[in-house]
Amino acid sequence: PQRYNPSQVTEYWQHVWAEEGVYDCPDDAEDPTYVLGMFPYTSGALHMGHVRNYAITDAYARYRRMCGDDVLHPMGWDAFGLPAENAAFERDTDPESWTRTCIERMRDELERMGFGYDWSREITTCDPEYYRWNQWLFTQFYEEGLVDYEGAAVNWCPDCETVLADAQVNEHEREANTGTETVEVCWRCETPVGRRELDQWFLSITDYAAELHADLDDLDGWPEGVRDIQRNWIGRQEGARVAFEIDAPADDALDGDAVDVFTTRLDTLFGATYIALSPGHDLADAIAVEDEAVAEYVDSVRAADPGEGGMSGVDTGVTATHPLTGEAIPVYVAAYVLDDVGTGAVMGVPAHNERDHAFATEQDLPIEQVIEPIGDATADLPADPYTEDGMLTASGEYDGLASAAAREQLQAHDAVESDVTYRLRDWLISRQRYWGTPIPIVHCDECGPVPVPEDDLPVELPEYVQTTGNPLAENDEFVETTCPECGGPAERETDTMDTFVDSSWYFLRYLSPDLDDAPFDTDVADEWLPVDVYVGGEEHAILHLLYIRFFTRALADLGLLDAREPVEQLVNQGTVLKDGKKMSKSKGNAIAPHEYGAETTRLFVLSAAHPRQDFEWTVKNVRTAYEFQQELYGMVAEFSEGEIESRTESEPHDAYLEREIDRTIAAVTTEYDRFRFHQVVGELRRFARLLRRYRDYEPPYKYAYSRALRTLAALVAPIAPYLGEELWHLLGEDGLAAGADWPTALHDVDDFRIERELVRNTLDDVREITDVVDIDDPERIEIVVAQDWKYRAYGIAREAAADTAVVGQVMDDEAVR
Ligand code: ANZ
Ligand code: ZN
Repeated sequence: PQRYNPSQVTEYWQHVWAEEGVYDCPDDAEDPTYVLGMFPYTSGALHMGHVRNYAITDAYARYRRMCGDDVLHPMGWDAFGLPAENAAFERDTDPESWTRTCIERMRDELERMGFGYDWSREITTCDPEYYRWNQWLFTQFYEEGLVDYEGAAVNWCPDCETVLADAQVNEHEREANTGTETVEVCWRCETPVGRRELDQWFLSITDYAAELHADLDDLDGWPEGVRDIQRNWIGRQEGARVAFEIDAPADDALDGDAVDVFTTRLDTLFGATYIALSPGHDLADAIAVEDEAVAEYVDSVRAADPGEGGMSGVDTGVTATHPLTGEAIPVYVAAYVLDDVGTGAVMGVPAHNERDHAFATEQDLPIEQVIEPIGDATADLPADPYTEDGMLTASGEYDGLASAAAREQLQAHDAVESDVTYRLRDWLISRQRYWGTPIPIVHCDECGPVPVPEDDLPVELPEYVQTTGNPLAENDEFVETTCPECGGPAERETDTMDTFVDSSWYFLRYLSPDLDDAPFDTDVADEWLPVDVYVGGEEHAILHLLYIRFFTRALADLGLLDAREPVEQLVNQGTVLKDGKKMSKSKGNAIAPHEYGAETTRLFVLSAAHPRQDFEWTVKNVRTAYEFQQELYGMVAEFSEGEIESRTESEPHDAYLEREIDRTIAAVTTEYDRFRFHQVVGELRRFARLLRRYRDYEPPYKYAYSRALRTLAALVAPIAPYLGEELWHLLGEDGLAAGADWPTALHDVDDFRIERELVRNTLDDVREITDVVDIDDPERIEIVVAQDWKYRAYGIAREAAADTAVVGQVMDDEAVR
């Protein structure tokens, strides 16, 4: 029989697909299914991680299209950023040329992989037509009060010469003579990170902390793991604010002021022996005006790296009144109290908090135990703090209460107000690098920072000149300008935006990529959003995936959007491994996407494992994928060339085969719906084995057999589109497999669902399980079996239930009777 030569047919089908516009999503489509892969960074070449990511979206998009949906499956380029600048530097070119070269190559690679995109919607973030909308959105956020300009100590990578966001700083263990210590390093180059104080631009993501946190509960389409990571990152802390009144002579300006502290341990209130203010606290400033020692201390801490101040502090001489005991306790300024956490002030409880204990020891402050251990716990005070909950002591009328109860009762006190804080910090978007969106601000001595008016956008990047620092800052022609407000001489902001700004709304630009009077069309967005399925790596759990949720809400509040949540269903694909390690160029174990042929590779990648699971690249399994293509091709070719003997009775009846076709359709459809492409392949293999029996032993009825092959061609088309087209063609079908209707069962396929305790060995007894449905509780499993296995499955469930003393619950009672 003929052999299938995928590499010979790819160009032809790509051409035909493009010609027919198979993948174009019409502008007037009604709520198309929006299938999106995280757009690639233009790093130079496609790697296996991309292939896996985009094979998943492509298979799903093709499947939905065949089901009759309008599908939006776009592609674009995340083109700004430091790596391009570095690559250009190494190659003695400029970031723009380098990036454009990468894009050409990567687009070609994507096309050869057979991924079907609507290229008419292609976007590139380094195009002025794109980044002008970054700038416009920045000015809108600015008007809305969502932008801050603040001097801040920032993470600074001395090697990249740039500021890093908190999330771009990693912790590394390293050996030191005192044992291992943790160092903070740059996420990209692993250079230890230092600090600098710079005026920086921030987006106020913290305004949305509460909503971003709360709404995670309803994001059912997102993996629980990602939601947990976001919850932790946002870091919601329930606690209380306590007001301590300042004691000062009646003629002092401070008299009558109160300082609010934030605590998560209100139960320890009676153990507060001092108050500590952050060096940036307003009260610390006020005291510094009068008190030189305090002023000096505040200045020294602000100049140093955060964390460097250790347990240093200064007694301000001012005291505060404890709201319950009425005692006067000293007020300190201390480096360990952070400016932007809680209220920037703490009540020091040395007996029950590590840092307060260290501070009190250093500063010789009293340590007063107010919590007694209960149960097996013991305390070793005053040597060590006891930090667990327990029972209150030395706390007046609250003595004998458990910590939790005390926290609740103390809330009732006038000086106490329940409060929630978040660990999330505002998003620092300033970068001192060239290859990014210029922040559209003009600094005027008279008017301060002034946003660039809409008509003057975009602020275009000037031509690239190689320098050691920030090329924008060293470009006088760029910097020198006039103030949009007063017309006086002024200077342009030279920071560019974090590239995560670009990717925070790109999914909206695909809807109307050529629109030139708005970033996106609100009416279209209201109809097409949210993204139905978003696929990408889990490493984006906190940066990108939090930023798109923030942007969507901010845009909604600007009246540009109805949706507040950008993505309905999120799929995180696992890693491709080779020799047990993540496949990557830097590890020297990378395989190029086309090394084994585009379609074989994508078929293998999809058939190797569930999308979220890691899997190992093995040549043997690649071969299996290749042979599977050959097998299907051979089978169809033999038939179409009349090499298979078939019965010619006009009567189509082959009840058995007909039913097998229907069952295969039902099973495969379910697997596609759940992104279980590996199971699709499994089902198709089983089906092909069955068909081979006909070929080898028993002439089939022609009608049923040709329906079987047509079904096979259609079912395989989403995961192996070139093969799908070839088979379709061999079978003499008009049109394209990519545009064909999804096969439908002729008879009802009655699935039978049963949920019971997991008893793995008995599962093996029910061979015809068409599905094993993962459910959250790992102790339980839901299986779906074909109709004729239901009694047996039910019997097993009952036995298992008896064995495990848990009653198996039959979900479809109707089916059992
Ligand atoms: C009194 C207290 C007693 C606290 C106690 C803890 C234990 P964690 O510890 O991560 O749960 N805090 C509040 N604002 C702060 C700031 N600006 N800088 C540094 N620390 C600050 O975070 C909550 C605790 O962090 C708060 O509860 C407060 O110390 C401290 F036995 O208040 B606690
Ligand atoms: Zn001005």
